[in-house]
Amino acid sequence: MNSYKAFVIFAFCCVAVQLTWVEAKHFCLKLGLRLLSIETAEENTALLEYIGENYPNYRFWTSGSNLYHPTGKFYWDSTGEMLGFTNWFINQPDNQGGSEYCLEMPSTANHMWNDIECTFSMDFICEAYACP
Ligand SMILES: [Ca+2]
Repeated sequence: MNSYKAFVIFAFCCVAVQLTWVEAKHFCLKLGLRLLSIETAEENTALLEYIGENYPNYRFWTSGSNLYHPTGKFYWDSTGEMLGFTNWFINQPDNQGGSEYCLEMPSTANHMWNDIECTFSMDFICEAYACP
C-alpha cells in the first residue's frame, strides 16, 4: 500500500486549529484523510521542505503512538505498521514523566521527533492515500 501513497498535505489542516492527538486523528478522519505517517527518508525530506517553506515555527502531530500497543513500541496509528524509518531527536523517545505516548514533530531541532503527552494541543498534518 505504501507504494501507492499519495504524499498530499492539506495546509488548511495544519495551522488552523490546535487539537489533542485523538482530536487531530478524528479531524483528519472526518475529512476522509488520515493523520500523518512518515514511512521513508524521502517522504521525511519532502515533508521537512514543505514545513520549512510554509510553517517553520509550528509543531505537528503525526499518527505515531505507542498507546495500547502490546510491545510498548511506537507504530503509525493511521496504518497499523510499526515505525520503519525514524527521525527521533537525540535521547528521544524518553517517555518523560512516564506519560508520553504520542509522536510529535516539534518546532525546534529541524522537527526531529519527540514523544509527548497525547493530551497536548498542537497543529497537525492530514494526508491522503490514493487508491491502488
Ligand atoms: Ca519526549
